[in-house]
Amino acid sequence: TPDVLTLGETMVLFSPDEPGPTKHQQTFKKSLGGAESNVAIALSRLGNDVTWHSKLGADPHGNYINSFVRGEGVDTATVEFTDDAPTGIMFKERRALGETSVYYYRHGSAASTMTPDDLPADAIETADYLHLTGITPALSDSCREATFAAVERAREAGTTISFDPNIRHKLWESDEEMRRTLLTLVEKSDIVLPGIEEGRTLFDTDTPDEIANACRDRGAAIAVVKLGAEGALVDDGEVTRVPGYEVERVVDPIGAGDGFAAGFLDGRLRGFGAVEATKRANAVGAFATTVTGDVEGLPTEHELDVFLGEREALRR
Ligand code: KDG
Repeated sequence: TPDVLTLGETMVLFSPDEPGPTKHQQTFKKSLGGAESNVAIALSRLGNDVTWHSKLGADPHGNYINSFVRGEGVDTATVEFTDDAPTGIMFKERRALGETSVYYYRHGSAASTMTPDDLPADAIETADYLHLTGITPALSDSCREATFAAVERAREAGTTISFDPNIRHKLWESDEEMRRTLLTLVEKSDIVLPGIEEGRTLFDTDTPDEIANACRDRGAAIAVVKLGAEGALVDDGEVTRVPGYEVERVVDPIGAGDGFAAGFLDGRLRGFGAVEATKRANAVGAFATTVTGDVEGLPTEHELDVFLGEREALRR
């Protein structure tokens, strides 16, 4: 019985060695990217028992992803491999003056063929938390059905559902469908973790407290609105602003939200209240921004304790 079960697509991620337009890139670093496996890896490094479920191509990329995630101590026993579709791929593009963009090669990927029948029913029912993101329901009709089937099973079993909307405009056919789907998931979740811009998109409202309030109106017990470098606002009936940590050199903010989710769930699993858990979430999110990949910067339990001043570093 895992502490946390999460499911979704993970792709091989190619990040250029230098900033600049993709067209002119020659060399890329290979790693992996997938919001839910990022969360799983972060939670595992922090000492939790995590299961990640997905479908991968029976190809070298699928093999690499499975080995990597399992190598991080995440349970991947239910992950399926298919010969009928390839593992997805993505490229990051970092422009020195602008924000990071991504290019996906994932349409028709192995993960997009996931169906409700592929779900690890036992793990969903016995886990403490089911963590989902708004990426999975955008991948295909069968993935949307699988997401909702997972939610229903979790609700029936009393598994706490945490949900990160993770809006990826490139994956949705229309904004209207995106909003409808994500808002339904907000309604069915216990913990909702939107970024400020995502909250604005979903709720047509502006301030963090209005966004948190909108999540709670729709049934979430806890809403945490992520404010980037400024930290987060948490609302569990009581509204608190929790300041973020200063990062000297932000290399790439992608993956910070996943670290944040992991830090929050880790805090809750340790029995922390919503504010303490949000502090932890801010810290793990900050770690994630220090590297170009999504997962390399995520802290171990020891590193996080040192960072938070709860343990002394022994450096040499
Ligand atoms: O949160 C980071 C993810 O966006 C990245 O790893 C890739 O899962 C990904 C996606 O679908 O964009």
